[in-house]
Amino acid sequence: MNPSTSLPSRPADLLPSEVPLSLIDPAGRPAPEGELTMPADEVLQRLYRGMVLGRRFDVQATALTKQGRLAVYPSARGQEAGEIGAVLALREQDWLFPTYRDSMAVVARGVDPVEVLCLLRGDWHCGYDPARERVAPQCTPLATNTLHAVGLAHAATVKGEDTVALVLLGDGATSEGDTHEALNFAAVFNTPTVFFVQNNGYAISVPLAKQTHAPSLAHKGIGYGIRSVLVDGNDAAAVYAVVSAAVARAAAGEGPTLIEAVTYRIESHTNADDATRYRDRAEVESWLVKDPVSRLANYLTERGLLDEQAGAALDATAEAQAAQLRARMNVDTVSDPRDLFRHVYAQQTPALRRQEQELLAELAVTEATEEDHR
Ligand SMILES: Cc1ncc(C[n+]2csc(CCOP(=O)(O)OP(=O)(O)O)c2C)c(N)n1
Ligand SMILES: [Mg+2]
Repeated sequence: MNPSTSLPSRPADLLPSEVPLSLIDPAGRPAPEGELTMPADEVLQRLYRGMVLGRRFDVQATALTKQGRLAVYPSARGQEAGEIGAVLALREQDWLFPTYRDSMAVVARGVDPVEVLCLLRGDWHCGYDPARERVAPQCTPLATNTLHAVGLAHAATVKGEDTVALVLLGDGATSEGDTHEALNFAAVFNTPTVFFVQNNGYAISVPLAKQTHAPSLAHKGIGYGIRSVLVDGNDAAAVYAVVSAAVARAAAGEGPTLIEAVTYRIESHTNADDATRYRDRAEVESWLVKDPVSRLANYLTERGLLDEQAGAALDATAEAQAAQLRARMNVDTVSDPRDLFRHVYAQQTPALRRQEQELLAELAVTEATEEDHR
């Protein structure tokens, strides 16, 4: 297939706004009229529901690390508007390409939470069927998913399918070569890809100021001729609006969009990190007052779209889901050590075959010893 032959638009058409676009201010009041349209009431209620359930899932997953049921968990607390807003903007036939940070987004897409946490429990690389769910495995090597998303989107175009690929990545991942190759390919081949950068302020302990000198991460799209959008990443309504518009443009053959959502990672990088070693409590507190969940709750309450009873019912559902997740995650998994050697290569290499034989010999000795002790 030939690359797009149309010339890039005027640079000014591609530039992000100077301040992040928003629809609801941190106090929950409607933001001044701008270029975005407020999603329908029913969408706002779904966004709120997704964020409340997502936050409870996130708290539960962190607790599971303390009980030894998860090897590691990168929390998305504080990023609920991005995780839920972006995913709810997808159509059924679209694909999601998440990172290790985005378990909440994958659950919001409808994947069984236990299957999602399989990776972080250390059982399998991916506990769900990516093709069935239209969700790629959560990537740990930074930015590799950008290339996969562009590849899938391009393949869909070649096959004449109406499929958009939404890829989630972090601020740090925008420094990776893979991201730049993906952006360039997406622009040149006009692929239906939406790049959703969650700028949460940090790449582990590296703050944004030490990561880039770009005016914003959204500006990184301009050099490639990609339309770029800067959005308030704690405003679920605004995130939903910009991602929906980008998905619609991509589906209409108008090419990729790069969206930077400005947000904040409230917790440490993972449960294995201690963020107090590299950032002040005051900084965290300055973001707690911009909380995405209470922001939308305030807005909905003011509009008469959320009352105490509905809030309590939703909290009860979130508790019930967390209890169910706890119970299911407390069941020991049975794993076969030989699985280590399966699915590595279609035809096993001699080195792997040797290692497998060694393991089998060791297992035979262990089993014999256990038998003796009975
Ligand atoms: C290619 C690669 N290099 C380095 C790492 C180690 N690493 C894991 S997470 C991380 C920080 C990523 O930060 P960001 O992209 O902002 O995502 P966040 O964790 O904040 O969601 C790094 C450097 C990695 N996983 N992959
Ligand atoms: Mg980050």
